[in-house]
Amino acid sequence: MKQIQFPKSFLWGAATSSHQIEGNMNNDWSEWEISEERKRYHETKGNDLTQFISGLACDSFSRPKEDLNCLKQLGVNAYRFSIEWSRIEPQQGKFDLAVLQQYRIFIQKLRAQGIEPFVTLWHWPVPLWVRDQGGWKSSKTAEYFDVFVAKVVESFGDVVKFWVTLNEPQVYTSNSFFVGIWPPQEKNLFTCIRVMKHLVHAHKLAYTTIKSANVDHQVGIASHNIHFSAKQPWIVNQLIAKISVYFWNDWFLNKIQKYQDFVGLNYYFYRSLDLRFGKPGKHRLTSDLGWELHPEGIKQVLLGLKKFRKPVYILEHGLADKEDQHRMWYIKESLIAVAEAIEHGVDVRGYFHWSLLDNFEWAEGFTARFGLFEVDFETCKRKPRASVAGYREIIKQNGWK
Ligand code: IFM
Repeated sequence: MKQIQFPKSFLWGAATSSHQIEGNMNNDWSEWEISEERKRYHETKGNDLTQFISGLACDSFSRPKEDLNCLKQLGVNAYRFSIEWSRIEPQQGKFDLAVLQQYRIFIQKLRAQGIEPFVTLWHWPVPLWVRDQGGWKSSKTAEYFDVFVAKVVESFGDVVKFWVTLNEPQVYTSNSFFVGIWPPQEKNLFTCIRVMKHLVHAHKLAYTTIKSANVDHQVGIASHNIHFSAKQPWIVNQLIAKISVYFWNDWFLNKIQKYQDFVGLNYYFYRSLDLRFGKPGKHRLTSDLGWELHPEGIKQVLLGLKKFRKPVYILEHGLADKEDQHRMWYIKESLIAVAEAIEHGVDVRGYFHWSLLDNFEWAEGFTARFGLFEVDFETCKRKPRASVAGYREIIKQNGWK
């Protein structure tokens, strides 16, 4: 395999989100998971309900030491995680100082281990009081979010430099308000567009708040960009691919262009397009979720971000692979593609593997195993998969020789 060396100050990390790992949540998602409607849905499918309720998850909120240990074993120099709005502000305007302090201590411990924290401020669930006022359908939510952001920045702005305001706005709005498979399960294109606009506004407010606290703070979003290509090089297919790139990959990033210091990329999908829109392409190797593994696609997606003229951090990249059969292959092949994008002038400054731990994969529940570390959800014990050693070696060598 070709030798690869990444830039000197490259950040190597892993990523998680609060709802997926912390446990004992009290937000719109946790209520939805145990709703009667949801129970009926799983009953008709013959699903084991416990697999679809986040419950204790990885119990990360009570086990910060164990997560720090995993990070240490990997030898990463960065960690992306989210802080939970519903924990910090369980009631409007009432902040839980003990929770803020707990996150602060965790961040200090990361720093003490030489790990740069990347803090995500919103990774999908909202507090119940926000949901009860209309959630992101309400234009007020952006202002409520800004109040929360201001408090967080005041509480640990001195120990955090990198802020990810929103995770994958396009995935959230389409699943929650168009396809209707996530709470609040609506199917209305106009609502979906309205929510997108509110999220743009929320990001801009948050950006301004964070930067006015300290101009050196680095702020961006995590955008879930897909490699769209034309199945056959026909004009109509190329046009479909271009339209998909414009709306799915670029719309949000275009709207916030002047309000971002970096572009955060989450890469998972490849779509080879024709008039049947998104039928499986020719890359047949799939993850446990049936998602096609197309590592070269990350290069094309990165090249597509060049126009924003900003540093790029790959904030998520990974696969559900319980048996750890393809993970190392996928990481390496993808990193080769990342290195090629760097050679072509994309200023990629970091890579975060999704995920540090097996966790609660939203509507798929605990069935999808994305972790570098396997988690036994009975005992919450973490156990390294073989890929931990492989990824650690890449980090150590800043590539491979
Ligand atoms: O688990 C999710 C994460 O929350 C957001 N990005 C995609 C991951 C895998 O589906």
